[in-house]
Amino acid sequence: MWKPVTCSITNTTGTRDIYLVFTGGTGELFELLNFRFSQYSTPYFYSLATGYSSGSGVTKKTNCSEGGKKVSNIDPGDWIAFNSIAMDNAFLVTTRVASSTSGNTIEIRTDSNTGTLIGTITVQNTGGTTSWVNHPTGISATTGTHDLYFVFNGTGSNMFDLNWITLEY
Ligand SMILES: [Ca+2]
Repeated sequence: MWKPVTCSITNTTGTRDIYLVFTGGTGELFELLNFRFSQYSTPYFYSLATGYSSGSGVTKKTNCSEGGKKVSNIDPGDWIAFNSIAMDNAFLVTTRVASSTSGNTIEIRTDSNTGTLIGTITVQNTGGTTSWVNHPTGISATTGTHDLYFVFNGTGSNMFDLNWITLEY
């Protein structure tokens, strides 16, 4: 299961070559998807999709092929919401999706399932419901704390599954 990890760094000036040195054991320690700097002390909000505060029409399942849990039974009009999310400086939302079809969407809205639309993710065909791909989208600048809704739209039933979501600041 992919998950963000963070650390603070010592104030450093100028242009440098940055080395990521992997330690802690023998053999394959872990895998690394990407790497970035943030000026904020809390650069991520991360949750399993199943950690939603409220939801409609979806099912939590424990048989995620990446380990952990997933949100399944996602049909057009279903949604999940995460309450009281700090939105200041949030610029990117990523969802970890598995899908055997393409073109269905995840609308990101504030405060209700019909609230202000701040971003839309178009889901790719990832190769099936055990093949997981990160789906990011930039979001409109939003200030303050909001309940964040992920509203699922498209055609058919069981459109895709969701493993986790992140916001980046
Ligand atoms: Ca459903």
